[in-house]
Amino acid sequence: MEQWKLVECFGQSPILVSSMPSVAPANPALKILFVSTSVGPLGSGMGGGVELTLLNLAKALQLRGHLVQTLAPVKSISKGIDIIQVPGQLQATAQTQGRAATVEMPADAVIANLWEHARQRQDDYDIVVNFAYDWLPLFLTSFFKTPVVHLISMGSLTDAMDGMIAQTLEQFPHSIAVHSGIQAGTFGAIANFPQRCTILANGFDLSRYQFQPAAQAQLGWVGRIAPEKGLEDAVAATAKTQTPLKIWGAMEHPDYWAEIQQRFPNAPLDYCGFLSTEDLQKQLGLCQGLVMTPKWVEAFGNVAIEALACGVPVVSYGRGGPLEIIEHGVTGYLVEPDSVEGLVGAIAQLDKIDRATCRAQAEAKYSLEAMGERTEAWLRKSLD
Ligand code: HBI
Repeated sequence: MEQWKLVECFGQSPILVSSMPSVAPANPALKILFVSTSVGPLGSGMGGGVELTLLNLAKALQLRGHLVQTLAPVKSISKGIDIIQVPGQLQATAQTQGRAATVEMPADAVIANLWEHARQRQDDYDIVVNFAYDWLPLFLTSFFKTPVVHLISMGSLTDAMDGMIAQTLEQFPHSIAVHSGIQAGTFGAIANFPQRCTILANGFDLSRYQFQPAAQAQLGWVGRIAPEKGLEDAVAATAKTQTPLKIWGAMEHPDYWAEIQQRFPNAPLDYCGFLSTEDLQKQLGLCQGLVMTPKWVEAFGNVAIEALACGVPVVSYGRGGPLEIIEHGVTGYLVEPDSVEGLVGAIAQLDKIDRATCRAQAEAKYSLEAMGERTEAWLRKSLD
C-alpha cells in the first residue's frame, strides 16, 4: 500500500511525498571522465569523426543518468557537454606518420597535459574513457587507480600503436572498443583482436537531422580534405556526370585540394567549408546522394549515418566501415574500391533508393539510445 506524508519544502507550503524507500537504479549511475583527441580542439573539425563521436557519447550516457565530464584542448567548444580546457601543443596526426613511426611528442604536449589532469582528478570518477589515437594514454592505463578504457577510432596505422593496444588488451581484457568489425580486422598483428575488443558501431542525436524527402540536382561529399579520404575520385566521377558536387569538411591539406582543382578544371565543384552539424545537415539533406571514396579502411563512416538520417542514400567504395553500414540497393550502393566508373554507374541509380528507408535504418541501428546501451554495457563490463 503506497504511504504518503506531508513534508516542509524549503519554507514553501508542505508537499506530499511517497514514504516508500526510493528504489536505487538497477545499476548506480557512473561518474565518467572523457579525455579527448589530441590533434585539435573539439569543434574545429581537426579531430574528424572523433569530435562528433565524443559529443554523441556524452549525450547518450547523460541520457542514461550518468555524469560525464570532458578534458579537451583549449578552444574546444561543444554545446551541452561539460568541458575542462587544457593547454599544450597539439599532436601530429597518426595517419601521416607511416607504420614504423616512432612515438613522438612536442614540448608541452597537450596529450601529456590532458593525462596529467586526468591523473589528478581520477579519484572523482568511476572510469576514464580515452578518445585519442595515441600511444601515451594506452601506456598510462596501468599507472591509474581508476580504470581507463580506450575507444580506438581508426584502423591499424603504426606498429607502435598496434603494440601498445595489444599490451593494454593483455593486461586489461575489456579495455579496448572500436567502431566496426572491419576496422578491428585491420589489427592483424594483435591475436584474435576482433573477438577480444568491443564493437560499438556509433550513435547520433537523430533529432538534430531533418529528414528531407526530395533532393536538388546535387551530390555531397563530407570529410577532412585529406588524401586518405580520396576526394579526387569523387571529383573525377563528377567531371563525368556533371552533377554539381558540394564539398564540406576541414581544409586539412590545401595543396591536395589545389591539385584536384587543377586536374579537373571542368568538374562542377563547390567547396563549402567546415560546417556545424546544424548547418551541414540542412545542406546535406538536399543532396541526391552522398559519395564516399575512402582510400584507407574508414573505421566507421559517421558521415554515412548523417546522410541516411537526412534521407540521403550513400554511394561508397566497398572498403571499411561503410561495408557494415550501407545495404546495397536499399540505403545506397557499395562500389568496387577505386573504381570511378563504378561511382558513375551507382550515381545514375540513386533515384531507385527510397529516402524514407534511409532514415528508418539510421533510427533502427544508430540512435543515441542504441549507442548509449552498447556503451554502458562496455563500461560496466570493464568495471567488473
Ligand atoms: N592522430 N596522433 C593522433 N591522435 C588522434 O587522436 C587522432 C589522430 N588522427 C586522426 C584522429 N585522431 C581522428 O580524426 C580520428 O580518430 C577520427
